[in-house]
Amino acid sequence: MNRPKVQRRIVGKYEVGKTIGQGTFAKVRYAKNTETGESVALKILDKQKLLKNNKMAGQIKREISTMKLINHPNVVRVYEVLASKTKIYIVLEFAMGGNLFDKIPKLMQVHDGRLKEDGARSYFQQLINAVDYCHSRGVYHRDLKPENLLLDAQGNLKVSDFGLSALSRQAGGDGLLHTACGTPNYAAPEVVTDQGYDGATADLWSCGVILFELLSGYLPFEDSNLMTLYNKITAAEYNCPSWLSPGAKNLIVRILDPNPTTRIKVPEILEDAWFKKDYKPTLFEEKDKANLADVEAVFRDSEEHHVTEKKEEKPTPMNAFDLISMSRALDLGNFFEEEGGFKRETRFAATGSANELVQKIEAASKPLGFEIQKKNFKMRLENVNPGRKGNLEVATEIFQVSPSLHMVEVRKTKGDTLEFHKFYKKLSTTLNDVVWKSGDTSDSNNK
Ligand code: 3AM
Repeated sequence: MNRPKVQRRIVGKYEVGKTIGQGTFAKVRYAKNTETGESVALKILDKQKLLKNNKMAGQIKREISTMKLINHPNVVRVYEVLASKTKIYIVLEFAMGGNLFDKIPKLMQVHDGRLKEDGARSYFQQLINAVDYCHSRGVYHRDLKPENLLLDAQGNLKVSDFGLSALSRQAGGDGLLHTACGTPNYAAPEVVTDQGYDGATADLWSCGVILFELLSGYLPFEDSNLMTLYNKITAAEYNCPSWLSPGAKNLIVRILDPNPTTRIKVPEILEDAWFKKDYKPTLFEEKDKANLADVEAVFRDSEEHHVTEKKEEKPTPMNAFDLISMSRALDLGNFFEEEGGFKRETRFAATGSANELVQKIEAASKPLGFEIQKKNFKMRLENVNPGRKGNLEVATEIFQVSPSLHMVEVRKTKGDTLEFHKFYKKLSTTLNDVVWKSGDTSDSNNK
């Protein structure tokens, strides 16, 4: 196959892989600890931006230090913090189950004509546990939203970015709460009106919005006009779907109380009848010590502690046989994960020339509003119409297996997974006639 050498990027003891996503203030990349083989997520920040504001840097340092001490099963672990000359790397537990919100279609499945609320309740119980625990340690999230709600391989909820909200406020530059997509759908009334607010009650409001969305499949407060959206939030003006159980509705009403002083608190949530069903409090061991020398060194900007960053050439790790077997396993039908979630990348084998495939991808993407950049057989597709989480960006790459058989990789690099999924469905319809399906016996597939 015509794949030249690929580069290995190394940061300290981590081998850095693909970009998982672009958050509000940082790029997130997959990485592997070369000593233990463990997968991690690297949050990569611009050092200059992070350290330029002393007050912010002090708060971020305190919160990262606290997060290093937190060992809660529903909170993404912070393993360590590294700095190079220009960057700061936060090494995080890798949540390999993707984003909770990609599970909404599954949660919304109706059984015997009734919506099952148990799935949503179980995630909500884990969310409340995580939030309550961090609050008890003096760390507030202040920016709870779907992209921070991840799942591990077992499907347990993992809340990410606890204690890092100061970073997004800094990225916003205005001192106000700043969200990735610029739409504060999850923010409490006292936050959007910038009244000065209590982190704990504001976080609970966001949990209420999340619960509403998990149960109904749509946001309680949404409007393309920011002022109208603010008005809806401050008036707590929303419509519950008729199918919600009275218990769920009642809890949502108590959480989405625009007055932070009368809004329900965690102890009352724990006593709520709807919440309590099948509730098992999370069991875990507390860590009483963590080595904070790395955090100290990063925030002192100590040069002697700078981690080395290097690039190494390495031969391609895959051969044609690997590719074909991967393609069999990852054909179009398998784009959907069994649990009803959606993957952020997929590959499939396709017949025809690489140029033909590029043209087909282009033909499928252009009418959907994508701007296309091409380089050799790599393409970057950017949708200029912002979606729920900003612009959708997709990278595709075509690898040659034989002159008439190729592997096409389609990967979301930015934006909402559900939107990516919609795009992928359209793309797969256009490409259907060239997709190589296992069991095909045409000549070109056997070459
Ligand atoms: O854009 P999406 O939602 O697909 O889920 C996070 C988000 O992906 C992912 O990086 C993107 C930008 O925040 N992410 C963040 N931390 C992660 C972690 N610890 C993570 N994915 C896995 N493990």
